[in-house]
Amino acid sequence: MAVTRTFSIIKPDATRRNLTGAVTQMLEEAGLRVVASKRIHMSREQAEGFYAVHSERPFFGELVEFMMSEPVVVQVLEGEDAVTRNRDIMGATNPAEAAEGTIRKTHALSIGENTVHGSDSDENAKIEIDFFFDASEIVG
Ligand code: RTP
Ligand code: MG
Repeated sequence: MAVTRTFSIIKPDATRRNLTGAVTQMLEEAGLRVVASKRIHMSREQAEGFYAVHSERPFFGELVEFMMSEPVVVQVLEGEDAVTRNRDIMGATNPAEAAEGTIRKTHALSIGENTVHGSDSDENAKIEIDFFFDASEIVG
């Protein structure tokens, strides 16, 4: 397996509950290394731009409002097969369907307030990393 990168967001429901460290620890224990990290408060422009792919979905407005509601932590994660490894430790979108030991099973509150985002392909990982980070901010 090649060492690759993925993009992660620790969402407002987690920063609000002071779970930044707990979530990051689960990512690290899954074999991922945090090679970039910053706490930001997303603007409407950022939230709508980042989730533009979901703009026609019924939950889009709610999703954008949630992601702007409080700070988030955006991260670049590096590891073997990072996208899949991260999706595995995150668990299913709906925490009621997430496997034991996953971040969402452990911490998520609902399908909307589901604690983390993770890229779903290598191609999207690159787009999402570039959306939030300059190359100079990533230290592998
Ligand atoms: P993510 O993109 O956040 O890593 O999550 P995902 O791939 O598991 O889920 P996706 O289908 O891409 O949806 C993006 C986010 O939208 C919210 N959502 N709400 N109310 C709903 O039915 C609903 N469905 C999705 C979730 O916060 C999901 O993570
Ligand atoms: Mg997704």
